[in-house]
Amino acid sequence: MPIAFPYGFLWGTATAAHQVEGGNWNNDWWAWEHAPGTPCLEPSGDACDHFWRYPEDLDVLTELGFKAYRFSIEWSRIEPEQGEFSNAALDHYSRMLDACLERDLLPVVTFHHFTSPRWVASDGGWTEQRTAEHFARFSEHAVARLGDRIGLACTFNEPNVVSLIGWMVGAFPPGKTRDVEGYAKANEVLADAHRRSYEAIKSGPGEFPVGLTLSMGDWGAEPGEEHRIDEYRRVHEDFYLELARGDDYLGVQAYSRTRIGKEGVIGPEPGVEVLPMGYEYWPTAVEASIRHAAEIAQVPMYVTENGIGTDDDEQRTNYLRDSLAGVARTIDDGHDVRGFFHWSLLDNFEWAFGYQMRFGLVAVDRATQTRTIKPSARWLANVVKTNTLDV
Ligand code: GCO
Repeated sequence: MPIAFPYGFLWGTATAAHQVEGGNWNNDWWAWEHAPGTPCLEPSGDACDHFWRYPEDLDVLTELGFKAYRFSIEWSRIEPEQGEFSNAALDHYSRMLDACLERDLLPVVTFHHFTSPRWVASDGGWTEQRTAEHFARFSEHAVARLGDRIGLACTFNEPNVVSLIGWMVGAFPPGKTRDVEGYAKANEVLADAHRRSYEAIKSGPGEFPVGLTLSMGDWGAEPGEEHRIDEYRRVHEDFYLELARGDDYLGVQAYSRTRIGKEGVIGPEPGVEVLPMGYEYWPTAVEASIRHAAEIAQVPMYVTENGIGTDDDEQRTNYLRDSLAGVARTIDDGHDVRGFFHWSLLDNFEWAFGYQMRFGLVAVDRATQTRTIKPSARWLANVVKTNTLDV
């Protein structure tokens, strides 16, 4: 049975500056990748050299028929030292916007995707109130130059991951583990930074929706522990979903399911397939997330990221088919979901996992930077072209 998506549904793919550009040596992540004792498997290095190769990468999007491209602008390039703004860096992103528009791709711009300039990190980072003010000033400068051509803006990508993995799990900078106080403070500062950035972007040129994207997922529990799901979801998701109520839209991002047991977060359920990322193969994650987000945020939604890190490209197609069927069900039930962005366009730098996790529709040869379009990309391109999913 073919399922039709609404007319004008926005089909895109997503990337993030640090994961694809290469040579982002002036941010906290580069420092983290090179610091002894971190869980990083390898440094980001040249990444996909997207900083220079974006025109050919955008050509691939055109060839596949996508309507939008989500990418992030790198704060450490635009403001390499506190209060010092680089016109050359802004020129670069300005050219990227033009290149999108020339190809009829709606530019979706993320202002913060996990990386902060080194000067921000050494000034205390996201547990310092002044970082929120610095981020607002950066947003103001960036939007003044770029706002007239932005199609949709995300202030933060997954602020809930920045805080959780940075202060509780220790796999992102600043590498703190179980720092409950730091975690709470980071959430507070990130929320404030979002509000200030939202205002700054709104006061600049251009008329486009502004919001944030959130890391969400499906939730499960061991028998008898179901009541504890709310406890976890409240801090990790609901806090930001409430914040998003004042925004123009919410970006929902989901990949898998989190399970709660007596001891807290527990691993995959025996019998459920486990992906290289260590979490469950769970294609209904997006559907569950949209339904939960809708209850609390009550704003229009875009799926700003969904995909799978796998070397089995047929599995990618199967995952996407099931995932998109779930998105279609939510739309059928009346939820206001306006688009879907595949994570990711390219196989890229998957943070602490390095280049071992491949989420791309397009493979990248690490030695030659040669791009190869995967069969799953052709499959998704057909969904985009027909605006219809064949299940
Ligand atoms: C995120 C980030 C991406 C990741 C992707 C795959 O959602 O964590 O936005 O940078 O690469 O999610 O794990």
